[in-house]
Amino acid sequence: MKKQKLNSYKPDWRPENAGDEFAVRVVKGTQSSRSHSGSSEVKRKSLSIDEYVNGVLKFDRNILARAITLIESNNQTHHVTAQEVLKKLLPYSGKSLRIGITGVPGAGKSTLIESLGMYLIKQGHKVAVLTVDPSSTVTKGSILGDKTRMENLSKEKNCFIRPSPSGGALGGVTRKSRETITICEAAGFDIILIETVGVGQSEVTVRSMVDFFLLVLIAGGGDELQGIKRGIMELVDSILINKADGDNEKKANIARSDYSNALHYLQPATKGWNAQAFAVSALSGKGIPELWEMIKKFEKTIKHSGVFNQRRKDQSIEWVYRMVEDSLLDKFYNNEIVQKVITTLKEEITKDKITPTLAAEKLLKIFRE
Ligand SMILES: Nc1nc2c(ncn2[C@@H]2O[C@H](COP(=O)(O)OP(=O)(O)O)[C@@H](O)[C@H]2O)c(=O)[nH]1
Ligand SMILES: [Mg+2]
Repeated sequence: MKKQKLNSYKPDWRPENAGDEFAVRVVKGTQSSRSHSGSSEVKRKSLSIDEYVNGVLKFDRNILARAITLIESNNQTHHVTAQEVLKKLLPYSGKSLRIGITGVPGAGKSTLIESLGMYLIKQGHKVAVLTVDPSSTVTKGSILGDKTRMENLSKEKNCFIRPSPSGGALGGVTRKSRETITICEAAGFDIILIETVGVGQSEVTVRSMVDFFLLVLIAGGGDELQGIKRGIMELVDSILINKADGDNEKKANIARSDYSNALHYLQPATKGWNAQAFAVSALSGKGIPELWEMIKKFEKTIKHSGVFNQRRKDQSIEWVYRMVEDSLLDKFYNNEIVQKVITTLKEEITKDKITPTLAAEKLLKIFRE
């Protein structure tokens, strides 16, 4: 590995032969993800497709990390290999419970994941934690903060934490996150916890890849957010009022009953399941066993009714459409002639020389020819 800038280096879980299209760099002085892998100074041997597949199936964490890195690469050769690896792992995937966690920054999502994750690991589960930020174009440093919130969890052998991939070509963050879920499941993780990091679009994106979706709020978070919350509330299977501890406990319990009432009037996000609000303290762990009981009840109910399987099937099909759309949009906007014409058309539109409809028709015609 070439020596890079003084204060940062390319992580040792980067894909072999990765060039500049692999954007992640690790800042020195943090221990981050190096603890589970070998020396970064040794030039890595390329892995064959079968070595990736067998390594993942044998729960080799180092190979698992490299397989995910392969999926996240924007390099075309890596992409072809990654798809072969995924094809072979697909039959072993799907057997986890996928739980999405959303909420404004600071609500306590990472702290909750630490608490719930440790609780689950003590019960013998294997827990993979992913963060998803569809708005990210480069890898942000957020996982560093998250990892300190997940201090105990990140040391557990049966836990695997992976930050949000960066976007880039070939489908971007959604594809990468979904494929990472597949790989983690094939490795034997039976609980996947997904924290949304971005705001806005990320709730819808994460909802489309999970079975159970949880909204974390804090009491007295301000009613100005009500408009956003309503939209999100229609997507979730439960609301947690976090930080129900100390002076805050009473307020949290009042908020809990308010939100339970509000949920009562909304269309359920999952057919046959009535979402409820709970008060918990992610920090002290109070309410975590009850939260898990509720999630287990959810799983049992919707597996029994067939909603679970139907949703998984619908999500896979939606995934195909989404990728086709992404790919078409990508081709369209990267078309050189389209790009040139767009520039002139923009001017003509602002000067009322052409109608928006005619401009759109013109662009599509150019693209088709
Ligand atoms: N008192 C209290 N503080 C909490 C609780 N959960 C999280 N926090 C604190 O809230 C802050 C933000 O937490 P974090 O998990 O990073 O929130 P995130 O941005 O939603 O992931 C941190 O300082 C946490 O220690 C809780 O249950 N009680
Ligand atoms: Mg967080």
